[in-house]
Amino acid sequence: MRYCSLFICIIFALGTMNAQFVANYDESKVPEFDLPDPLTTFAKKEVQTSASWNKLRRPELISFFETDVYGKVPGKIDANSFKVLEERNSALGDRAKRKQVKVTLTKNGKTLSFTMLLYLPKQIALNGLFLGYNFHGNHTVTDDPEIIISKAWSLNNESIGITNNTLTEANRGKRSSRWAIAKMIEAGYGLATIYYGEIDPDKNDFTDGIHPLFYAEDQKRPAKDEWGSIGAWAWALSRAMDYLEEDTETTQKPVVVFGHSRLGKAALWAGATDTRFSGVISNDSGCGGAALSKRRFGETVARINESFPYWFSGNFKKFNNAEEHLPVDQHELLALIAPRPLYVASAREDEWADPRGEFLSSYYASPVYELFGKKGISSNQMPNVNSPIFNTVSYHVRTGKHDVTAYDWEQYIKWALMHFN
Ligand code: GTR
Repeated sequence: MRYCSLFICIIFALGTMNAQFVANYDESKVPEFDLPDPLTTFAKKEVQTSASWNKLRRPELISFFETDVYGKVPGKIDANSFKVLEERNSALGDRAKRKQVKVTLTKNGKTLSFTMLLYLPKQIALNGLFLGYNFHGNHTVTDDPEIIISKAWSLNNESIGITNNTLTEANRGKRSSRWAIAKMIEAGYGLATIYYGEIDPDKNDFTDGIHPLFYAEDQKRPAKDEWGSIGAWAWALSRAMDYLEEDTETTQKPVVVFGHSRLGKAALWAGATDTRFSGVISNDSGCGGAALSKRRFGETVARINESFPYWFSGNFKKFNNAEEHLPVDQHELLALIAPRPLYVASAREDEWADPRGEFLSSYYASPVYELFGKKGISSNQMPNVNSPIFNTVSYHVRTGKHDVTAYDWEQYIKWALMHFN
């Protein structure tokens, strides 16, 4: 009898846990909160110069985001190697050159490889590159028949023909609407893209992907202050950058790291930690990305940690339903990108990602840009839809849903041409 009622209690508790979460979409119900000042250190010292930002504040913020949010990378790789798998001087109607490069990382005698697809302008000089992950394989970004299909595990997605967690010919070109490659090439920009599942499959499993390369004997998962999947995806963007620095065609060119949604979270963290990235674009990155956590609008810390327990460090769970105890917020992640150009974009109907929280985060990051003499977002009034603000910190909220659209890329390309040429 006792066991029976215990059982009923457990079932009831599990039931209420699932039923409990109701996202807040009502601005009047956003809690009062104190936003930490990016220009005051944890020891309450005021930061008045860019030099003391770099010396005192930036390192302590990086360290907090490392140990308590995304997790630390547990070491350095022992070796990397690059192999051009395929190269063609004429692609995309002779406007571009194509390259597919295999990057192999070695640690503790184990290896992991990923393939980067590159399109570079053929008829005009290369101004710079956009580097970003794709969700469903390099072969989905355009219908080019030569793009190699990844053998890595994929989330299923029936709308683009992915079943059995396997990428196939049926998915080729099915995400081309998210990649304005022709427009990039026309503007003198190249694209470097990687399937994120080759770094770490997007599932709650730490036996696959990059993590096991760093394990001590008998270790089964990262320690609490070590990287989850977002940390791994962000880190591998830097490993892709290692290649772009070496390739004679791309070396010395500005590389803008781009990401949508969960991959926008990874792009921001990569941009914050690796100053070799000249600029960063966050497209609808939401909770754990550009949006302020303390607003608890749409997706919350508890909710994201419950749905995706493997994305962040174990330590981040301390802040489930306790955002008020976070000594940082995401505007400080954005500030870590200063003084380099940053573009934060939202979509009007993407309330789950809290467009207003993404905008305010950009606004509250701006004093750090101003310390460097750069213009951030100077008003806390959100702009109208489809009315971008173009400063060193840029922002737009467009009409429509959670997605990457031609409109988004038009603005990113315009912004890149303003800042890097
Ligand atoms: C959602 C998640 C968001 C965002 C999104 C995506 O399910 O709650 O934080 O990352 O997925 O990546 O599309």
